[in-house]
Amino acid sequence: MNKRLLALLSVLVLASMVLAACGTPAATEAPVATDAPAATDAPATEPATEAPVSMGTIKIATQSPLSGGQSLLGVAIKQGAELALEQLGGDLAAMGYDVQLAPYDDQATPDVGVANAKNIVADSEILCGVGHLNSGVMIPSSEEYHTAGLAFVSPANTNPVVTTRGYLEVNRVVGRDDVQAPAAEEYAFSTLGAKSVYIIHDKTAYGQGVAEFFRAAAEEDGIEIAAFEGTEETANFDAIVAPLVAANPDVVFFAGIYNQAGVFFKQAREAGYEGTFLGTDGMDSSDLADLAGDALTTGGGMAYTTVAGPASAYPSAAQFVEDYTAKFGAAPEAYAAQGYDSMGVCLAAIKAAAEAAGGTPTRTQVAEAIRALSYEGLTSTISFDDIGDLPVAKYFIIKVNATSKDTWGSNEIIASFDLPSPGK
Ligand code: ABU
Repeated sequence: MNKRLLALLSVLVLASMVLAACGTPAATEAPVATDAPAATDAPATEPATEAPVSMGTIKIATQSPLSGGQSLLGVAIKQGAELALEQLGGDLAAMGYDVQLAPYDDQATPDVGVANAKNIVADSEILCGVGHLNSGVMIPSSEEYHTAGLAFVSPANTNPVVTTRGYLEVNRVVGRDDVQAPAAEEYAFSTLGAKSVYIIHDKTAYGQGVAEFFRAAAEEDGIEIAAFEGTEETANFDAIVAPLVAANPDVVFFAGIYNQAGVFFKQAREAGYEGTFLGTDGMDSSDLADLAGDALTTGGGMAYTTVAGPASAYPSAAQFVEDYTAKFGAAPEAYAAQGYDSMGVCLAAIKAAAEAAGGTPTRTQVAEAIRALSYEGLTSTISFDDIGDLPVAKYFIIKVNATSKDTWGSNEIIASFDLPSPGK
């Protein structure tokens, strides 16, 4: 791996090991504004003594998988955004705006995401968006957002290409795979002492990208690559498990999402594989434990890196955890807090842009306002660099202790570190 990063990681990982467990393009520029008085004349924060003059409707979209095998995380993103709108939408309401959530189900499928994106940009009342879960859906969908000038804030996408295209409209509140995959490799090499690794990916932009970053770092450290293969199989992994057991690598690195990995881990353990399972943030879901059971804690166990971490890891998120659990009847999954923060960024930017414009802002004014923000979120103080990345992002290494959905909270943060964005 990059030696500068390696040195930094080594120091930071060592230091942190002591952490406790724990429409149309034209429409985009057309103001939605009404003939009502300028928003700057309306009280922004004080309770209104009479109803504010109506300024019309503003919608904020979400796009994430709300159905299918990855919906646990997709719904978490949508629900985090929904809670934020409920709790943080008061300033815009006081300015006279009826602010509405417009949720879309991308089904974790690029074609569906792009079709939804075309509908989203066609709705001129939508001024900002929160999404997606999958980089392979975000990358093509954001071509539509970019063309229409509509800003999106991603709570979860980690593939570098999401931001390295340099689009004004694309931002994320999490780190990147070209940092977290080398961090996973560093953990395999330095902490687990891995001499051999079997790399499997899901053939998506995310999974294949993560696998390639991991392989490059492993090769640099002299780890033997027993195999590097992609699969879209979701039910019967015999064709991979048999050669895996024969190769008996120290580590299996699975670059993909929990709903596929959980089934694979279970079958690999049942076939006799005794080494360590390792992954990145696509593993970060309590459904993984339901699917894999004690395959996660037997043999060499399982660990993963993540850019999200449990909401309980963020000191500012304690009230959020309480409110989210009370509202939705379950503790927040990964990316729920980031969904909340992404919505918070949209709301703050729309408010700032509306105040500057003296009325309903254009989409481009909102996109520009996002890049000018310093926003106090649950997960960090959020600002964006010139390509829409956090200048510094948080990364975690988590050891899995859970063997069921109910015990997912027993997983242990064994390291966390803040690292700068690699940039373009
Ligand atoms: N990073 C979260 C899930 C996967 C993705 O970015 O595609």
